[in-house]
Amino acid sequence: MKVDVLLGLQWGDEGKGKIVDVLAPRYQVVGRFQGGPNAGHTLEFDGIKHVLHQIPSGIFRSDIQNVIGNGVVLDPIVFKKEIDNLGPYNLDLVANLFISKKASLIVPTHSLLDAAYERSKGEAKIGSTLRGIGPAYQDKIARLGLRVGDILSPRFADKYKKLVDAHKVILDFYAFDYSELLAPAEEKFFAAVEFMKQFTLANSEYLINESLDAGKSVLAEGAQGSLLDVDFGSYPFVTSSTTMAAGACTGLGISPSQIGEVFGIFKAYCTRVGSGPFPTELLDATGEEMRKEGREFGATTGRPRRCGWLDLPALKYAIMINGVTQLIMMKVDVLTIFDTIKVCTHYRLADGTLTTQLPYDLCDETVEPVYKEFSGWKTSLDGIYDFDAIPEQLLAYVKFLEEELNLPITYISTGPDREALISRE
Ligand code: 2SA
Ligand code: MG
Repeated sequence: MKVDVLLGLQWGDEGKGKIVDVLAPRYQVVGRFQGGPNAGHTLEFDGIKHVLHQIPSGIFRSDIQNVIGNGVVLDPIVFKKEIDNLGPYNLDLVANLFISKKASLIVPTHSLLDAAYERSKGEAKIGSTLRGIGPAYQDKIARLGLRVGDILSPRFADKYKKLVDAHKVILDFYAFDYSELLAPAEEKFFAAVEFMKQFTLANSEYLINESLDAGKSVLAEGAQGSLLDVDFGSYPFVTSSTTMAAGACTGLGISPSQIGEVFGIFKAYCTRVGSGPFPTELLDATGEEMRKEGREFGATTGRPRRCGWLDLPALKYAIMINGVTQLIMMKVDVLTIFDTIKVCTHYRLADGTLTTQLPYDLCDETVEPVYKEFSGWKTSLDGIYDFDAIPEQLLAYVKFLEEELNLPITYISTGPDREALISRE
């Protein structure tokens, strides 16, 4: 069997949680391969809205094994809170959730370091969620970090102290006062670490490969988006992990030859939360309407998301680096309010030339988006589940995108609920 990968093609918040939940019945295993509590995957069903941060979105299906992979940075405090919030659903979490022993641990000083680094950057701040993601990956790469498996070691407290003592030196260097913040967070941290021990801390690369050998199908669930990838995103305004398809290999312990379908999720427009270049951003009333209609506020931090028209050069780039095989278009219903819908097909560079490629550094190079306009459909998509029944203006929009992107759009989402979906399979 193969591992299918599902990931966001923009700056995150494309609606990955909903699609994992919809596709999950086809899979026996769902794994997260990167990121951590900076993610917010929203699922809606039976009138319930639930946001997951670190736990894979297959958790609501009782016949799915959910794996937090080695590529994830896990915050025990957030993990405990997430588990507590799942209490009312009566799920058998201990049986269905597996945490890689090789996943990295986020300790309380990681979030403080995040805040200290951001403060030192002033105007140039990344707009981090301040969940300690960057500093935790920094320690992993520097070979200083703690991993989930370490919590079982009798020397865990010593290892923890050694790491935190080093963090304190950095915090002092940045004149960041942690005196009041650290002690209560540490108390919660150690309680959460004890709590984690009731779950299966696994050599998850064996679990996943043995599942594949046994004929089980696996879905790798990406977090954030391709344009936030540490290598290919708009550096330095990126997250600190490999958000692209290749990250599923390193973050779960599978080989590239095991990758099957790559589902690329994109919104029918663009949003970005945090700083950094955003060529099609709308700073006007249209952008405001989009944010309101799309309820575009961060699922983790509640921050308003920046909004703009669909950006094809950026989308084509994301499709290329991920080897996307199927597209899934989200939040099409949000565009119903507009008379005219725009799509950026090219960038005009400072010297006047047109390009469909992303420049090396969108911060230094100002690009002007060139738009193609479409008539809006202005009629509700509620209750439409059949592709043949979509308004002709939406059909023209879909056909144009499929031709430009050279891929089929296999699902079109028309609302937050599990059911609000047009399937073309
Ligand atoms: P970080 O927290 O250090 O990884 O932030 C670095 C950049 O990555 C962006 N980032 C995100 N962008 C969109 N959605 C994310 N998850 C939450 C959500 C965000 C929220 O689902 O809504 O609630 O604010 C996410 N996580 C990280 C971040 O904005 C920085 O630009
Ligand atoms: Mg999100």
